[in-house]
Amino acid sequence: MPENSESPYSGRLAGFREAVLPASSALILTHDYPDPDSIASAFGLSELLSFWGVPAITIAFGGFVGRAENRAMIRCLGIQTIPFALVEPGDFDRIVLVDCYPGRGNITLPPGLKADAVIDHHPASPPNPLPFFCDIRSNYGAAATIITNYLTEAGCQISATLATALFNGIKTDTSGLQRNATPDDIECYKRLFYLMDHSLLAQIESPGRDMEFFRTIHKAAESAVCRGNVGYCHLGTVAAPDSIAEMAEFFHSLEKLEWMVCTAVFNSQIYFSIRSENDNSAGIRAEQLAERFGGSGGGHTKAAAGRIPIDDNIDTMLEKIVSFIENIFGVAGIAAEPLL
Ligand SMILES: [Mn+2]
Repeated sequence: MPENSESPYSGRLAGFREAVLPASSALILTHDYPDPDSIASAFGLSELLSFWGVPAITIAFGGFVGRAENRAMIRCLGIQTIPFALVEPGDFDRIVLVDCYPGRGNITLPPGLKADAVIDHHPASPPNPLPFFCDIRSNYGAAATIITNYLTEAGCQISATLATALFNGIKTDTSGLQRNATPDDIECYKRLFYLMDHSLLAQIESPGRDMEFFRTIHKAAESAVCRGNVGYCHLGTVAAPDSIAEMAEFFHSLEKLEWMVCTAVFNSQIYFSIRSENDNSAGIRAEQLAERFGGSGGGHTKAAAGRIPIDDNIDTMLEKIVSFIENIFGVAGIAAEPLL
């Protein structure tokens, strides 16, 4: 909790500063296949550490950025990142995790390497005593909100480029402030609106798309079924796992759907994304689904995801997964109505 009554952030910021300084190098790590909130938060943290005089800062993540908007974000804003496979994490004085938590299935951090600081907004139960600095605000819509407040509290100027990144992080993670947005998210969103470059954001939001994107929509539409208010689609094998969240979100907008679940095969695993409209148990359902099949999963109240290892025939596994989904969403016995 805040240690200083003047600002809810000053105590946390002092704790973070103590955990990361002094340092001659720092590695900022996001979750694998990062989304705009991860990318923006890492970018903001790198600016903060640089403002504090850390000379060498590297942003890295496992996997790659697949979604066209997110590739455009990195390109248009000139954000420097390195694939985790190419960094030697032991070479850094400090390791900071943002928008993710150590030990989760969606993060590449070899066991034995300890994070110095973790800033996240996913539900987590940090151990006691804490082995690292920890600022977890699981009710927050975006990690970028926490980072925006850190920058402001530290007196670090937010450039138009950084403001564009942070705004995009909050906008996408809260789906335009309609999902899990707290007053703090809304406040930062407003503040960043006046600092950002709107034409850059327009370029990010309307990127050129490759053929794969349209093939993926085709596959999603072809496979989509509704059982009551629960939609489901399977994308087959995908080239980038972030297209699963993208399709879950897109098909969730189909009228009458409370739930949308999307699965796909990537890297010898079944990845899934879950979206809900009003129900707040998306993260819990994702955990249930992942745990039932020996995978890992979780997330927020209305947007969640996970991975399941494939240890059987894929079709058999998908049948089992679909039947488990029908059960946990209470639509077993309701006939599947195909979209097309
Ligand atoms: Mn996030």
